[in-house]
Amino acid sequence: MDRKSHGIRAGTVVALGVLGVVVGAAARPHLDVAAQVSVKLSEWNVALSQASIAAGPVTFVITNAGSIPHGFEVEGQGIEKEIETIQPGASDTLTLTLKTGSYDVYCPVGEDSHKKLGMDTHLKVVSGSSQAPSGYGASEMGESHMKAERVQAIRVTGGGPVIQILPGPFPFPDSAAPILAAFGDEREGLESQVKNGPYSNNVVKSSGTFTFTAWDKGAVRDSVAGVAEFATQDGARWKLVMDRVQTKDVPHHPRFGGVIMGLYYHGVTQVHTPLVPTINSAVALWAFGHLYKNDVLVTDNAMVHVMLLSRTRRDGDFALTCWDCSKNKIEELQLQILPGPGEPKFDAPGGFLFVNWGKSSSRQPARGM
Ligand SMILES: [Cu+2]
Repeated sequence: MDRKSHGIRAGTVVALGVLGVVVGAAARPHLDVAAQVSVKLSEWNVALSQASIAAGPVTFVITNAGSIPHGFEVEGQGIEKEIETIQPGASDTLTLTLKTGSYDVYCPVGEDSHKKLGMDTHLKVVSGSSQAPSGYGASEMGESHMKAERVQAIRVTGGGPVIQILPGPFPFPDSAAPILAAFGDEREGLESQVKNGPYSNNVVKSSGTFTFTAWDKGAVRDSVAGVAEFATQDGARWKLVMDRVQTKDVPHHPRFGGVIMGLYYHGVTQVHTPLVPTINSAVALWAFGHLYKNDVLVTDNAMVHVMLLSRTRRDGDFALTCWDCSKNKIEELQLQILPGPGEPKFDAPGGFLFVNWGKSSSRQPARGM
């Protein structure tokens, strides 16, 4: 039968899924044949052809409709099975015998970084031959919104040695090369950064302070407040006052609503540029800020990327020491500032500002902050 002919709108399926209601009673005609669930993977979504299915043999027909490699894993009721990562445009199948209950179905690529980005949904397996109407349902956005109601906040204070990072070659070009190949249109721009980009061993000692508070409230209500003051090698004094989060996603570079806690990304993960070692971050954020140089306003639209991440640089010369830095202690605080869209480059080497506090700390802010 043509499953699409039921014509149920995806939104309807999602809404019912959130309420936990199993609807419809389209009988499965042949119980001895594995029922089929179509799975469409994309950035950053796992869409199933139906939200529930009858217990028994089930064949998942998985298509990667995205632009980077993805995987597929089914977990629940004692089962944990995954396929090998599939390339964009490719398909694979996975047949499992499923008991009744709820199963987590997600993309396991990047130690759950894709899952955190939204590539996560559920399949309900019910007894008998009833199943929910077909039609692709998106990942359960409603559910993730509910999870996100639990507001997370973090207050971060920069500490330890402060360095300014200047443009230079990326120290792990061979490790990054195969990852870059998956970046499509963005590859060219990134390849020029391999030779001369912001993740270099070209550093100078600096000084300054940076404290901020960030709130992770889900996809659209994140916020941030904080001030950084630092000196650059030319003797200029800079001040950044963070204003509001950046929420607009760019391909391969989702901004998670502006603030995200606990993200494994960069490097091998295919989430954000691989011209940064693979890291874990306690908090990563994208914001706009007011930038002042020697007390004179430079812009009200400075683009800011901050992360409190697992250590990437060694003591002494502050060289990048690891391609996979994800297991290191989370204590580096990075502040990158770029001109706003359409604005001229900053009067600084490479046209950007990049400052790193080597031994930083974080805590949960007092309530009401
Ligand atoms: Cu994925």
